[in-house]
Amino acid sequence: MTVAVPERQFDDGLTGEFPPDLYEPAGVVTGVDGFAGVTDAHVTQFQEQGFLIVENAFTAQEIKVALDGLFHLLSGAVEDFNGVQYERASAGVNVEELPLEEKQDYVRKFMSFADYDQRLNKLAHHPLLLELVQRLIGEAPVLFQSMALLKPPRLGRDKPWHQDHAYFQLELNTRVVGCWIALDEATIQNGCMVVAPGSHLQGPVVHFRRRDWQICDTDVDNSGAVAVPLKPGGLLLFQSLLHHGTPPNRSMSRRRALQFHYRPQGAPLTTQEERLAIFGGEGLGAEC
Ligand SMILES: O=C(O)CCC(=O)C(=O)O
Repeated sequence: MTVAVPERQFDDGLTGEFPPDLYEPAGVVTGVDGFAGVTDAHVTQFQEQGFLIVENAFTAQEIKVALDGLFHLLSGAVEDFNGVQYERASAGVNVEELPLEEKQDYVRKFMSFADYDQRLNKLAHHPLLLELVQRLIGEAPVLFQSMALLKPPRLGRDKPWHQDHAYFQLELNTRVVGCWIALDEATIQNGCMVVAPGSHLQGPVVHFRRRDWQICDTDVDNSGAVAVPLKPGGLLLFQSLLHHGTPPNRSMSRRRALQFHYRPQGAPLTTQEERLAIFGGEGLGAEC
């Protein structure tokens, strides 16, 4: 009996040139230690700065279990799951023949996995995480997006500056919180998050399809940008209009991370047309 190998999917982002200082931060920020350390002043800071960092949010065991979940999905054991997207640079490599440990180093991302692995679903619904997100949103949060972006050593491309809201069919005033969880130590060298504090207050910015769905490189103001290096288990929570991006991984270490997005239960959905009428640079006649 022959078993059909599902066709490999590639991430549609592109490698490309960008200004050398595009992700150069003006500073580095650290966070509060553990969920228990988050005070009302931190919640206010989240509203003003657009982000909040919780170091040691998850234990080493919780991170190991999350990685086990990703490996299980990568193994192909979950028949209905087809959310693995590879780096284009892997096109000539017979990844199916590789052991999982090596295969992961050709993966760009896992999309929409929370319903396919109980371990990852459990992490996305970690009581302390949900409690904090509820404090930030002001009402009970609903998970509506799960993804994991991997930046394989040497191969991991940048994720250009963008606002996550430009990807979502949600009204602009919807209180959306993104949660980015480091599975490896994330550093400037291997592609940690770089954010522009307070940029969410400027409202929506037009996006263009270039290396990715992104803010035009020449529109980026990174003069006050800060890097968010995190140890495994560290957590960055951020608003969906916050400008952020990640540099390429030019190091020899992996940079794997999970990302969950939450919105209030009753938040009305909009359409692609409505989203592009706000964010779609080309359609609006803007230039990049
Ligand atoms: O994990 C990364 O490198 C960036 C993730 C991100 O900002 C996104 O996918 O919206």
